[in-house]
Amino acid sequence: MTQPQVRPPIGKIVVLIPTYNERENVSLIVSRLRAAVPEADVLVLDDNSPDGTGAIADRLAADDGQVRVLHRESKEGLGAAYLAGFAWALERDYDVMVEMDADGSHQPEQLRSLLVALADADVVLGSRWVPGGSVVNWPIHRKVLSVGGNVYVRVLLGMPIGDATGGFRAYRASALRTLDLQKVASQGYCFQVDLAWRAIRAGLSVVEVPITFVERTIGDSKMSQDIVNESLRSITMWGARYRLGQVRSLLRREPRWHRLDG
Ligand SMILES: Nc1nc2c(ncn2[C@@H]2O[C@H](COP(=O)(O)OP(=O)(O)O)[C@@H](O)[C@H]2O)c(=O)[nH]1
Ligand SMILES: [Mg+2]
Repeated sequence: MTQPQVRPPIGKIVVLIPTYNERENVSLIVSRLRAAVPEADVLVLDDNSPDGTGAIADRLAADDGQVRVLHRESKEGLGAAYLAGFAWALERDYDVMVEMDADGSHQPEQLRSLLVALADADVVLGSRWVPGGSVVNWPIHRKVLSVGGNVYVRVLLGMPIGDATGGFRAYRASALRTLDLQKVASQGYCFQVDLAWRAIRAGLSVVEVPITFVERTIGDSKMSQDIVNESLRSITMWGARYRLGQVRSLLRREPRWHRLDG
């Protein structure tokens, strides 16, 4: 029997919050987070939002030493923003990196349950599609897209994950270091599938914790047809490669009927 791995205490935490035009959300989410998990530092990842989100985040940082801002030149997608945030945090020896949206969909008050689960895992996914998980106020087309996307991921990649597309997560730094992040090219929301897939193939312990995802009440979603297309293209390509690899390894084995004949 394999012994359960003993993991060190979770250590220094930073919560990465990507923002693009979240002027009305950024202060509220940062203050909710600081109240819910005071020991965690915060890094806002702003892609030069035209609505001035970056300047508001700078003021939050000036008032609170645990809040920082990474200003990026232009909008390059969620994936690129998180990769920059991971690199920033790895350089500064954080032990845990959390991903969390700025719009209130991911509730800071639920972060503690992700961190508790991380005591026995390498990666914790906040999950809408496991028992106890849910979404509030999502239009039917978003539910269909999310459930359908996750079924597609499970069928093509064979990943035993209920919600591989969600973006409320906690990673141990030690896990991120094994994931070959410089090879990640995903820009939009398939970035989340990409990382979960890499973690599972790397043999890391990936655990799901139920969350309640609450649709934003302020500001606009940045979800677009381009983001859906990128996900569809990438997941289909990864799945085709993976399934082809499975067929190849089956074919390389001596066929059973051969032995039965002999
Ligand atoms: N830095 C950065 N943040 C982004 C970008 N696209 C989306 N976000 C942020 O990612 C989070 C999730 O995006 P959102 O539009 O709410 O997507 P939805 O919840 O799927 O509708 C929010 O905090 C956005 O501000 C981007 O290109 N760059
Ligand atoms: Mg949102």
